[in-house]
Amino acid sequence: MKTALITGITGQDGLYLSEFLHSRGYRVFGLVRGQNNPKAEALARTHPYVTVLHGNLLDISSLVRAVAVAAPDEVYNLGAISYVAYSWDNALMTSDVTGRGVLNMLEAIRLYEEHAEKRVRFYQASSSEMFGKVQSVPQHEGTLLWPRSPYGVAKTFGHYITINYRESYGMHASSGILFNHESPRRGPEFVTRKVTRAVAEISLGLRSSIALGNLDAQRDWGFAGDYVEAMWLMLQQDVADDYVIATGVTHSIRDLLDVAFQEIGIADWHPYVHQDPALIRPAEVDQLIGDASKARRQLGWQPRVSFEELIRMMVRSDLDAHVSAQEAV
Ligand code: GDR
Repeated sequence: MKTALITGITGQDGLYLSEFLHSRGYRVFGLVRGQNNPKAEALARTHPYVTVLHGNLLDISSLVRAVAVAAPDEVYNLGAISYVAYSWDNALMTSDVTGRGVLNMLEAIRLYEEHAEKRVRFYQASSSEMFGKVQSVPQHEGTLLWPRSPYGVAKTFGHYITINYRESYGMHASSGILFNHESPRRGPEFVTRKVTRAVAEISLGLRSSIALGNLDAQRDWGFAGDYVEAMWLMLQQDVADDYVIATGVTHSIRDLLDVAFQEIGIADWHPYVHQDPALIRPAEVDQLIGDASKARRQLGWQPRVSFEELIRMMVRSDLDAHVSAQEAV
């Protein structure tokens, strides 16, 4: 039986990954931060097979302890401050958690490997935000990184320090450059879920409009459930490496609105959407489109859920959540 330790286990990707690893017979440990964390309580109810360890990416001693207790074959570092817009207002905290946190985890593993007769495989959740001011289209593993937000800069540090530990210490450390990936579990601060939730509420007569920022940004959106499989596949390779994970198809926020509103039978969304200048970011990443041909070739990975299926799935899930909540009253 293999053992995995996941940081960020209460997030969207942590939940999908823990289910995926559990279905493959893994023993799963999850690092959870903070006292009386309500997400940890929910995790204990919905994913009882996960052993919760308390720790914090900023506190290396807690990471050393977590690695010693779990004695993992694989560590997936998904923990981060992950909301790009928030990172301008919290740049130092973001660089600590999202950037230096990666180094803390790598150090904890390195210390463990010095004393244990075991090698640990490490996955770093890198991000397409690192491409920022994109230098070529589509973006692949060799595209120049030009991050445009404190979050992107912190992720770039995490990416390069992962590569550096692989090259310096021969660690089996891989970096997955994941493009946007969504699901019904996506946090409501991210644009897909913000839209699908609002659309469900508009359909049920609970609200009349939605405020958004830049409608012209283009993203390569895939399904998170597909993307966690790619993380696992990276750690099953003999040699650690870096991989872009993406669908290869890009859509604007306007396309997102088209699909989401169509799902509730509204063809023209304009009367329901207004732009709020406060939601425009100080620097934007205009167009992301990933070239995942290396992952397809070397990992045999490819996405299964299309953009349209994904957005429709999210709208339906948000509608169902309201209906079940009303039935429960
Ligand atoms: P992103 O995701 O920044 O790409 O990072 P997000 O969904 O927040 O933004 C996508 C694009 O939508 C535009 N946008 C809005 N975004 C939000 N959140 N709210 C709005 O009201 C709104 N209006 C327009 C944004 O300007 C942007 O262009 C996500 C995160 O999950 C990161 O952690 C991850 O690393 C990357 O994806 C890959």
